Amino acid sequence: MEQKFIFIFVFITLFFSSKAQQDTLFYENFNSWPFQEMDSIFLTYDEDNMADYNGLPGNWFVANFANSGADSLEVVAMSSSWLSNFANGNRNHMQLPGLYIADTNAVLSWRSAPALGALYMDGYTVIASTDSLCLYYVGGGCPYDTLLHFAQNINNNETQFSSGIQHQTFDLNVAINITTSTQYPGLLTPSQVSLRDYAGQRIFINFLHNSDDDNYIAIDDILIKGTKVITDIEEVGSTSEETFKLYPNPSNKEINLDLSTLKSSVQNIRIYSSLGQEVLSVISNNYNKTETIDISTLNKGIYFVNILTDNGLLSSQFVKN
Ligand SMILES: [Ca+2]
Ligand SMILES: [Ca+2]
Ligand SMILES: [Ca+2]
Repeated sequence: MEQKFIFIFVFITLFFSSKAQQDTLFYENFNSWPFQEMDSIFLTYDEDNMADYNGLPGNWFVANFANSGADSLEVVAMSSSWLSNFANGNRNHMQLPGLYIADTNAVLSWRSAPALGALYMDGYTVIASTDSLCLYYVGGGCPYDTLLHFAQNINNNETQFSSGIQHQTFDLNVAINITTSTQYPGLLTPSQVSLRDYAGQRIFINFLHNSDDDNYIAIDDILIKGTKVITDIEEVGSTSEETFKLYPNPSNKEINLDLSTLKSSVQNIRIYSSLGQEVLSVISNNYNKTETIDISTLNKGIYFVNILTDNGLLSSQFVKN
């Protein structure tokens, strides 16, 4: 009798775990980040390069949401659209590292909130591209898809919004008056989109804050679930025969290539930009067990390291931040 009970218990456990087989491909809640820094795994780009009205950073930064609502203490990624002289044209990009989407199961989810609304409610756009540098020329011919677009308030009128999804969740216990109408603090609200269209591709997801003369937006708990593929290794280059390690990644000064596990000799090491241009090379007759390469002169971005050995070409990639 006792054995039977145990058998049933094991069966139920296996059943539920097989239903929840999705791997976490990416997760960031920003909670342990130093405030006002955004130089980690994300690639950020301040396209407008205009000054903020309240002296906030012109680009994405990390801080407490601090909008007086119930989510004020959450540590989030934030971006301001309230620019000096009430200028329009705010465009701040926050791009995730490249992710290989193995199959049609992958789903991106996150939480977001405008600082307040309805008047001066911030909107934003979530973009996916197969081009790692797309954030530098969105609107200038780069191929990308809009995954989701949130409406912004327009015309200084609390009833008028641009196209897109209108953020609906506000803390109605806290009334704020920036002008004559009453606003309420936004509450972090979940969204999710399927990434099924990108099965078999490496994609770059970009949170583009493109609101004009509003306040600020918060993004938190960015999560990508899907099927992890062992061959999609960000930091370890390998063929069936050979493997090497690359660290630290991301880096802004130098990278180390641990070649000690290679069985065959290295012929050359070349670093390419994501546009395919060779930017650095190390050609030697005698490579160290660990080759340190100075990358301080490279622009921010994603780079590929190719190591040609007698056994074939090994490739890996890193982010210069
Ligand atoms: Ca958080
Ligand atoms: Ca900006
Ligand atoms: Ca606006």
